[in-house]
Amino acid sequence: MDEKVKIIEIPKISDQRGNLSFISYGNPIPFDIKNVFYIYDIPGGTKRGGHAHKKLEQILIPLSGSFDVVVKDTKNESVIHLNRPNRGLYIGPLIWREMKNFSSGSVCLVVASLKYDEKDYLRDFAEFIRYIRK
Ligand code: T46
Repeated sequence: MDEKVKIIEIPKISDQRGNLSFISYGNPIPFDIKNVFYIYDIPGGTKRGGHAHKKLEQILIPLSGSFDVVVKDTKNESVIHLNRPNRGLYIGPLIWREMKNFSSGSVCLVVASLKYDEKDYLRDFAEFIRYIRK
């Protein structure tokens, strides 16, 4: 999973007025951004995700609050806690992900390499495993 799941440090400009972070192509985003969306007003106890993408790459950024991301492939599973707006999680293609333990008021920004296309999703875990193995 090494290159397909990694923490991305997002530049942070700090002064007495606060912090400014930016996500530009090349620094730190390793792909052309084709879609940006955000998840918010998340009820306590919610789980989101529960799918993999065939081709899409993305970076999840906890703009506010915190949550856990469970990532899996056929061999490995790990849980990454995201809680800093200048630290995102890159997830490449063919990685199963689930998001859970959202803190109250959390907001997750996602930048993605492709426009939304339901055909890129593998939403059934058994299908995901079959797709990887074929
Ligand atoms: C992902 C995780 C981290 C759209 O209409 N346009 C969009 O750009 C997106 C991303 C979704 N949708 C629709 C598709 C569904 O009818 O919004 C609805 C909810 O999407 P979904 O159930 O896939 O939401 P999450 O939070 O489980 O997953 C989302 C992304 O879809 C997915 O790419 O990796 O965030």
